[in-house]
Amino acid sequence: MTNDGQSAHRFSIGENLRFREHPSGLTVGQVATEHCVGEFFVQGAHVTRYQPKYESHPILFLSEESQFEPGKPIRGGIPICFPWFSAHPSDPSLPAHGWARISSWELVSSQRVEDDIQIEFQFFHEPFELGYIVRFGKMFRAGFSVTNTSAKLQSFELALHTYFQISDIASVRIEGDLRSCPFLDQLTANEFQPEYKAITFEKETDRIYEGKASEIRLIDSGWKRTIHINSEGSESTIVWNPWIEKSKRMKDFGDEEYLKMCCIETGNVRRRAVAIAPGETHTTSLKIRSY
Ligand code: TA6
Repeated sequence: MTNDGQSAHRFSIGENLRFREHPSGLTVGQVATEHCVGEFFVQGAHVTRYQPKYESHPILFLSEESQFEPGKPIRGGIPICFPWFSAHPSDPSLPAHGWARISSWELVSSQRVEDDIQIEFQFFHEPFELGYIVRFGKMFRAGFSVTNTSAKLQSFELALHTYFQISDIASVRIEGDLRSCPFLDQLTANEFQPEYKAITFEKETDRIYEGKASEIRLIDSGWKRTIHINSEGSESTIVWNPWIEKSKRMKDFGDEEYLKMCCIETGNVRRRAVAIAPGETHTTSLKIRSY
């Protein structure tokens, strides 16, 4: 188990998984298989890159302005939001989206699984034991598990806060199970019934959809591709684009980058927060593919 660059090397797998030290001092894992390339930071168990060989554009968005500093969040890829989502409910001094994405996780194992590369991380922070398994291949898979290590009921929020790279915000729409989910508009605190139509972006959008949405499609007419997002163990989906004014306020995000990304986040937040008994484990799994 490791959480530093030196001992990470022992998890290397030839040319398929190599580790290097980022200029910031953070440890980066680089994946290259016959089917895809990928990248992750050990800090936050943060996947920052995934691109199948058959795709001419990355699947995940990573801001060109992102900071890479110990203890700071990376802007893009798949940040792990845990054990709370967005601002802490009572202590504004605590980091937005919780401590998981800015903590130094431990590498537990790396292995070939068929033609894929699978990496397992863990992180202990009372009263939780976290496990995160990611698998890079023709598709990307992630499994996030939370175990209650205390003697009483514990509750938490979580979100795999996935940033998708797109051709242009005007060229994408979201189809699938979200059509029939009610949602909370985080910008106005208004709640809406299901709209039964595709989701498109014409302004700042920040919505928490409530209910199982196990099949979502991000359709990009500009790049003529559809990204399929399948999940289990998730009863919240957050759809976000900061648009221009919020983009300008984010120092780790380019003013125009809102044109090239949208977030479709898989988790359990607000009324769908999770409560687990002592010794109980909850798992959320995610599959991303573009074929
Ligand atoms: O997922 C939507 C959201 O909660 C937005 O409100 C915005 O704050 C975004 O997450 C990014 O949060 P971050 O703390 O990473 O800047």
